[in-house]
Amino acid sequence: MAKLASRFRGSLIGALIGDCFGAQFEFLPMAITASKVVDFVTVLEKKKPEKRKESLYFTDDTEMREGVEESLLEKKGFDKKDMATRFAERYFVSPPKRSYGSHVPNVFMAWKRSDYENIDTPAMSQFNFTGSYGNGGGMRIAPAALFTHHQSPEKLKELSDKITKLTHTHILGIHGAYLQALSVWLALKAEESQFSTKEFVDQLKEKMKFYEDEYSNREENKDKNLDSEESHCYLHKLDIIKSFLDRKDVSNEEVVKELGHGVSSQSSIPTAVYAFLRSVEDTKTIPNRNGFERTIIYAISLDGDTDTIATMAGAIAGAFWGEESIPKSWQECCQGLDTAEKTAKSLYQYVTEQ
Ligand code: 8NA
Ligand code: MG
Ligand code: MG
Ligand code: MG
Repeated sequence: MAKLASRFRGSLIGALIGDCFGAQFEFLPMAITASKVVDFVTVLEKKKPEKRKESLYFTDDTEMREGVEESLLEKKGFDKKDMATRFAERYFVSPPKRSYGSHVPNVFMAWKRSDYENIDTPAMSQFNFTGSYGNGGGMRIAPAALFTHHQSPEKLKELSDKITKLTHTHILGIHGAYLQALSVWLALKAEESQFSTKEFVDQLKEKMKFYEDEYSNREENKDKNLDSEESHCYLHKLDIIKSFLDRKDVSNEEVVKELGHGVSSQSSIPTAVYAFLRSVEDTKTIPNRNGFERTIIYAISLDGDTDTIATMAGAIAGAFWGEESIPKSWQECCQGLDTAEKTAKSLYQYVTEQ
């Protein structure tokens, strides 16, 4: 069983690899298949180390994840103004290829205009005051699971909500980010030899049901007439994941149709969770690759928002299998490796000293 320090490194490096590898496939005009992704990684693996080193850039997923980590460590907890300032200032200096979501920069600009005094209103006013349900909350949330490793899932929920709501206030964005955070949190604690994918889904279902019930039962939401597919969206998707895990023949088309591969939380976060769980179960479809490698290759093969789905799946898989499962040749390709390694060590130290 991978040691905890290795799982911390695995989670952040796994997230980085998902982003850097996945970003190479965004906007490709051709259909992506697992064998095309395998070809891509094989070329990288065969490159000379000096050619490989930092040859792949990271995108907004990593830029924002680093902002979360820096702020949590510096402030020893959540500090609204500090984290918001880091998100925005990183955006203002980052190269254009970091490809942020199309609306989230409006939040950064509004914060800056207020000299970082008004943090709450800009995110709430997005999308005609419904708030964003983009997957920008989930893509950066893994460090919250590491930070609260020694605490309860309820503490994780509190932290996940605060980090997400800075930019994403739609309930589907908030619940989605928690689903991703909880998946990483549980994967850090899971024992490979006794691991059951179904029990993992049941643990996720129990918590998501609690929070989705709580939201739909709240007095102010009762007159919204939320249909159950919307109000219990994640519970519903977790049931689909469970039914997929019972079968050996689930095609990429069916996964995309039922779980999605888009930029919304609801169409990408359950997909990332499934990519990890399927890679535990299915050792044959992508042969000669370990569980971490299968997770990344499979997540990207689903096409769509490849960097973000792979970054979320990679954070869970790295937490489960640990850093030793991630080929060194893959790690070396990524810009941001040193930061991920250093931050994982600092978070581990922080948690074990508590
Ligand atoms: P965001 O908050 O701008 O949301 C992303 C998108 O989701 C928006 O542009 C809208 O299209 C849609 N959306 C969100 N909330 C609503 C709503 N309430 N009503 C209608 N539409 C809504 O940005 P984000 O930080 O959530 O974005 C994350 C994604 O964008 C990540 O995948 C990230 O990598 C980036 N990105 C994605 C792509 C892609 O298309 N694959 C390309 C470049 C960048
Ligand atoms: Mg494409
Ligand atoms: Mg991105
Ligand atoms: Mg993306």
